[in-house]
Amino acid sequence: MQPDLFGTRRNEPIAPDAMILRGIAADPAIHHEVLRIAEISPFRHMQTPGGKQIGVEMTNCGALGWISDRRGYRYEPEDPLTGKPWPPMPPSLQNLAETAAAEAGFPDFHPDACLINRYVPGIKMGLHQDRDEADLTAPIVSVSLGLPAIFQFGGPERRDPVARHTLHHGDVVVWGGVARLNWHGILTLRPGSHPLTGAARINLTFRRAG
Ligand code: MD3
Ligand code: FE
Repeated sequence: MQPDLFGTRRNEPIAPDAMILRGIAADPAIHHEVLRIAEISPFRHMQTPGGKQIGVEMTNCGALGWISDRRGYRYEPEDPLTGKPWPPMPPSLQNLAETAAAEAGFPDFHPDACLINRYVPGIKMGLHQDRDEADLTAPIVSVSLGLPAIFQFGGPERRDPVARHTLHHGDVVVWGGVARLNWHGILTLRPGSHPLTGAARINLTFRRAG
């Protein structure tokens, strides 16, 4: 890693083992890859085990994809909508995730799954933990595109206090180590329009699931 002599990198540690890398994924080529993926495996509303519809629309790329249905939450190699494997993870996206993880102190991260969430105004993601992955020592890398959103970040216990951070187009966040099982969520998306995504926010989360 080169030293950051001019302070041009804006790495914001937000908690132990959690860091925001501002604006490093603003290249429209990243959003174009998402559109290509969604042509093969479209965004869709999944069902919760309780039979409700999840408000966020989802798809995946990579060897494994996260799904939810009446039978539970899990990772699967095939898209249940198409009956075919999830689209492969584009090398540009994999490189972005691995470079961001290394920058945040996780040089050995090799994701095999990327969950892609699409929010429109009025949609939120309630506080939850991510614990469906086989290897909880691997970090998660998240990439935000389009409309800004307020991210809520708590601690390892549901009752722990929650901090708020606004995530903008191109921001990447790396979560690992002691932050890996922290509670988190996204507040209701505010109305707006972004030149690349229109009235939507897209979030990619790169994971080691298998
Ligand atoms: C902190 N997505 O897909 S990304 C999810 O913006 C999810 O769509 C949100 O939570 C979104 O599960 C937040 C940030 C994020 C993702 C995973 C984490 C933060 C995390 C796992 C552990 C701790
Ligand atoms: Fe999550």
